[in-house]
Amino acid sequence: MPARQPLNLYAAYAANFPGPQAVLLTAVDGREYTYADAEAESARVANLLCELGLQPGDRVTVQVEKSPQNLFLFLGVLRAGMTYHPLNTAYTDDELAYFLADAAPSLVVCDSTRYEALRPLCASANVRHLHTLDDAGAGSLADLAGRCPARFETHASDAGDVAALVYSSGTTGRPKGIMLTHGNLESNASTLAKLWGFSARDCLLHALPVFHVHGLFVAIGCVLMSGASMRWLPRFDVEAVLAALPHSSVMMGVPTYYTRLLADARFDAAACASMRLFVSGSAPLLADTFHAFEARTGQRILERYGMTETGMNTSNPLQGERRAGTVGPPLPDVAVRICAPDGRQLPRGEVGDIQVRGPNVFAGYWNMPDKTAEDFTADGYFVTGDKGLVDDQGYVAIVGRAKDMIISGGLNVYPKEVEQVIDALPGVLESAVIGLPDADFGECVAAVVVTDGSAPVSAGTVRDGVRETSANFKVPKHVFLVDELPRNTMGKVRKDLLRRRFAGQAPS
Ligand code: MCA
Repeated sequence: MPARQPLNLYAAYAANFPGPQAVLLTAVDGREYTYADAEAESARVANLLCELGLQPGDRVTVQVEKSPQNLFLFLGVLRAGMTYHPLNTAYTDDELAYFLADAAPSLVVCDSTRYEALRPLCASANVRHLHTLDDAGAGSLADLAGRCPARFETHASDAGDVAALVYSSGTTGRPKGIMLTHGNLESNASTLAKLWGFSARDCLLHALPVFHVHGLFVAIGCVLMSGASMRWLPRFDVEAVLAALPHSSVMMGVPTYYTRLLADARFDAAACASMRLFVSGSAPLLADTFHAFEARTGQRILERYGMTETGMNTSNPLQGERRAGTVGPPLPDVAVRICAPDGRQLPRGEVGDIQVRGPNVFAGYWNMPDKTAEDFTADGYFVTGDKGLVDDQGYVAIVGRAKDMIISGGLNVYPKEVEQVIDALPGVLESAVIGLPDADFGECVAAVVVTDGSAPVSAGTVRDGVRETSANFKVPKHVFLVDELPRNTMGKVRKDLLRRRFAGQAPS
């Protein structure tokens, strides 16, 4: 048992807050929220959670649109010592039913438009409280919190307590809850804020969603650990980014953000004059994008590598050479090694399984001790499932993924999850879901489908069938109907052949 170490992520952030009147966030309507507002509003939320009878460690599930009040809700949950469980707003009721049954939250917060749909789901999952928060910051949660005191003594959490539960799917198609502790999130945010030179003078252009590690812990973490401020956009939008750039100094995004910006002629060196840093992650940044970005703006995008289970692991340097096609050396407090399938550590330059160890690495999967044990080595390294190498300069390059996961616009899609939905559709015998190159999303979801003749099947019926039960980003952009799937002698579908055959094809 590791020794207890008092640490609450909010308290770690707050130790770096500048004066109370310093601006933390400027919303898209120009409204400013100070650090004092964040302190007061998060205190109101924390008081409300306690009033509702929630206990430290209880899960608070949040599926709401991005708003400043969403940020205060996150901070309030941390302060009260509860576990924040954010969900993509694209998740459907079917997906939600699974998350609620698995996470067993005491409180669910949703948009008011979703209240009626969520009521029965919450009832069957025995969720005690359901409240609303809409994109303008109104709703029953805001009403109740507004009546609570604006002071709260932040709970004395332990570094090993679970601050957030973030789900990620897997090879089985069954999403796993990833337990991120106060210690994980604090160490990664403070390391990154230092490494990337954040200070109170910075203003981060925040266009990412706040239900993933990138937007929630990396972007917000760097700001709160350095007393910086944010330009807060409700979602990524080229027009809004162009308007916010002159007021900002740092931006974080997935590669799709940068390719969409490059597609607009107004995005040039002058538009980026106040910017000191662009960070990219969550999906591979093509060397072409890196070079086109530099040619247009004079800035070299800093690419880094992370995952939900670990936060960030490696980063190209702030000072020093940022190399296209690499994700840079390991962070100072993170160990990265490359191993052969038999576990033997490989020398520099050789491709193998990427394994990581450090204070950033999660505490395990929620209620899945066997799966946790499977993904860690005996000496405590997490087996990421990514393949890569460390070059002679110590830079890590990712060359592939072991688990044939698709990354579309920075969102992970596990083929199995989509295949299970397609296979259950009328007229479908079987399917194989693959990632194909896509100019906008980097990679997109495509389905190769074999029919059994019992019902008519078309690209439209397949897409509609997936859309009914699954988040929109999982809906195949392309559907190919074939007579049979290619298999190897073991009967396993040869997805490599399918990818080769269908790359570059975009039928209806
Ligand atoms: C939306 N659509 C997508 C995606 N997003 N399809 C595939 N992949 C996507 N990522 C669907 C929409 O539902 C719509 O479908 C159609 O594609 C076009 O929508 P559009 O309006 O263009 O999309 P958008 O609203 O502009 O969103 C695209 C986006 C967004 C801006 C790239 O997906 C995004 O912000 N992605 C970032 C995700 C992120 O934060 N990842 C970090 C994960 P239809 O018309 O059929 O309805 S954290 C992580 O990965 C680790 C830890 C790390 O290292 O950071």
